Amino acid sequence: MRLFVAAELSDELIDALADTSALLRDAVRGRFVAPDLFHVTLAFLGEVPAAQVDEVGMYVRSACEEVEPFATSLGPFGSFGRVSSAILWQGFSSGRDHWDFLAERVRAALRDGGFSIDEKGFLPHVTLMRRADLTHGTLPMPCVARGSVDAVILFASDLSGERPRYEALERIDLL
Ligand code: 2AM
Repeated sequence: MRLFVAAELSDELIDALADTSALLRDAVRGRFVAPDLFHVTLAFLGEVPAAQVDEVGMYVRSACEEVEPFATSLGPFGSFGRVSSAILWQGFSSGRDHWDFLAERVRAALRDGGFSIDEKGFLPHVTLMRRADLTHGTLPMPCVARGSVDAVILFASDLSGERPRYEALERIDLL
C-alpha cells in the first residue's frame, strides 16, 4: 500500500484554505485539490507491504505520545517545480517550531522502525493546486486564519482513479 502520514487541520484552517482555493479559481489554471483532501504531509513512506501497515501505525502512535496539540496560522503561497506546471501551496506563518517537532518525531519513529521515508527536508505546506500555470497574471492574497492541529492520520493513497483517493487507516489524537 502507498502510505503517508499527515496532520489533520482544524475547520478554521480548512475553511480559509477553501476560500483561498476559490480565489485561485479565477486567477490560475491547473488542477485543484478538493478541500476534503487538504492536509499537511509529515512523512511520505511510499509502498509498504500490507502486512506491515499495523507496525507503521504503532510507530506513528508512539511518536504522537510525545507531542501536544498546537496552534498555527496560515501564511503565504509557495510553489515547487516549473513555473508553467507548478505545485502551488499555502504555508504557515506561525507554529513552525511545533510543526518541525511533530514531523521530526514521526520521521524519527519510522526510521527507528526500519521504514524508509522520503528524506526531502520538511516544509509544512498544504498543496492547493497541481500543474498550476503561474506564467501569467498575479496571485490573489491568500486567506489566512489561525487554527489548531489536534490529530495525525496514517493514510493510504490510491492513485488508480481519476483523482487521488486517500483512505484514513488510523487517526491518532494529540493529547
Ligand atoms: P504534498 O505534501 O506536497 O501535497 C500523497 O502523495 C501526499 O504525500 C501528497 O500530499 C504529497 O505531496 C506528499 N508527498 C511527499 N513526498 C512525496 C513523494 N516523494 N512522492 C509523492 N508524494 C509525496
